[in-house]
Amino acid sequence: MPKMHRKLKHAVVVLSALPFAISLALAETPAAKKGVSEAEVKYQAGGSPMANEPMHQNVDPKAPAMKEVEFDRGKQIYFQRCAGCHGVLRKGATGKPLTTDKTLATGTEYLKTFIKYGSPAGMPNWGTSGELTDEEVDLMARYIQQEPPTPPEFGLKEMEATWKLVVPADKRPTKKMNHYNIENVVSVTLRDSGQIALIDGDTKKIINIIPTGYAVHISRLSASGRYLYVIGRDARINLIDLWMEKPETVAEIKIGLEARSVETSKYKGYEDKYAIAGSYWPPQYVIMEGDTLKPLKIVSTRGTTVDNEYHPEPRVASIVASHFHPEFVVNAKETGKIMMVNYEDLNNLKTTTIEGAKFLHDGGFDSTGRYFLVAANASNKIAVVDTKENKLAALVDVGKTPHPGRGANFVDPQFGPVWATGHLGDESISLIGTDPEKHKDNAWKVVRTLKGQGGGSLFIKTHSKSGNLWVDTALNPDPKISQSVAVWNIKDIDKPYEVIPIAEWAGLGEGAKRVVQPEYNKAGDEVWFSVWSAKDKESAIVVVDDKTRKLKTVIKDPKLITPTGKFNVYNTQHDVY
Ligand code: DHE
Repeated sequence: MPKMHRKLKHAVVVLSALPFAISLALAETPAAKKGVSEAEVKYQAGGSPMANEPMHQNVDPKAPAMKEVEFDRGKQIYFQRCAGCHGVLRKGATGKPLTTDKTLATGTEYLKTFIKYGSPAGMPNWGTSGELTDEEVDLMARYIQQEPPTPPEFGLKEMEATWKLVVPADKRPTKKMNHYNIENVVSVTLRDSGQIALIDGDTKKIINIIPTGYAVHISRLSASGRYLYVIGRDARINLIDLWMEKPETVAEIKIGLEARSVETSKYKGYEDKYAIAGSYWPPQYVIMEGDTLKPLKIVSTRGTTVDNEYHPEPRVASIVASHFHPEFVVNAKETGKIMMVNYEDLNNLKTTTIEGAKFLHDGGFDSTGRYFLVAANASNKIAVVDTKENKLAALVDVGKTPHPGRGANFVDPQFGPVWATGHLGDESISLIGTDPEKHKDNAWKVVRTLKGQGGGSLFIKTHSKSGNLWVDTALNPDPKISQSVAVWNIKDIDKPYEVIPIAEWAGLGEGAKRVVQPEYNKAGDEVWFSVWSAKDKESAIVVVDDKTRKLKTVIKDPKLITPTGKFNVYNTQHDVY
């Protein structure tokens, strides 16, 4: 290995502690030059927990020969680097299909060039960036000419085998046994330690650190606010009882091999009754008992896309609970279909399927809770679902690769109520009118576009009691931008934003750090930001006074490893954003 290359390799290993650190030279990749930003590539090419899962491998005699150890290595690399964009079965998702009819036709040499140098359509330059060696590039070129190994299915039997009722419902407290102001507790994702931290929002003290799934992803609250549900990328769900003297896990289950979303029933009469989780693999969702996680009903999402093409692997992205019907809104990424799943009668399940747009990802409600706005990210659209009439209200064209998190609801001084999203692929922030009654002409149109600090934005946030709109740029390649946030005064939204140097305020040492996901306290007068460092470096949570935009406090603790998402109990329970 030449000297320079070794150096690069070392840097990559260090950086790899950050989950989506992909390539040092990415800014120079063809992809970056031709419209697919570094941020988009980084975000989607995250590792999958399925890399070490045993799978059946067929050998195709027409493909270049491979030894068993090469298959294993190829599979590992594929799930760490490629599956996020090309899919487990390689039928294509945001990346191109890599099925053997295509890869065998192009052959080893072409594939090697493609993997090494990348492509203008968005393929990273895995070889020239130093991420893969020439041997690994050659291995991957041969590996993708073999049939993809098939991961196992995960049905009721497998789920039941992992289900643990740690504290049965009748052995739990009958009233709140602690003195915490539960509504202002925050569940913080500790991404790389596979834990969450429960932090008292009043005192800023850690209440408990609870082990959860691998690369834990999101937390959601039951309708009553008593139960917290946490899901890991490995599809493990922890059910935590906030009424206990020290809140702890009371039930646990694994619902598949890889997952991102969990939600609970919120319709009147069904509070805390059901939980639902969607998985990436197998492509399905499962409805469970809300207070035990006992699996009740599994439904596959395999089927046709909005373009009427079969897709074997439609991953379940966001799920929200309807406030207008006893229904869950389940979003299938690759098919672009939005399923309104009625949970009144699980044996005679009624589902209304709404055609959205392909690559559904994250989203949230408008301020009335009637309309759900979900990003179809690679389609550059927001799909608007009327959860009262169960119809698509609109498909709205926005900027490049929208990523709203839950979005932000506020009243635009000129256009009335709006919901806003930032973008991974450009610096714009799109404000969409959300009031078809009093502001009909503005409804479901981009009424205003703000220019932010840059692309690579993941989350935008405000609060009904706040006059500020906060936008992070966590994945921007410029550290100055990824380490600060922009804030607008909603009343003077035309005026330029102010830049707040959150990472600097955290006072951390050397190393890459990203400022990610603004989240309010219950009162709406504080905003919390994660300063997300590598696993072996110090991270922090910076709390800002919303009115003055000045530093209020920095929460630091050696146990706060890689904090990312933060979920205030009240705001998550009541869809305040
Ligand atoms: Fe997320 C929400 C999927 C990478 C932090 N993320 C979601 C949702 C989905 C999703 C489907 C919506 C859940 C819902 O509402 O039910 N995320 C994915 C991926 O597939 C992706 C691109 C790649 C991966 O490997 O997982 C990915 N996500 C990330 C990150 O790298 C982030 C920034 C850091 C982390 O913790 O891993 C991240 N995602 C989050 C957060 C939310 C989220 C904080 C919830 C936002 C909220 O306010 O509710």
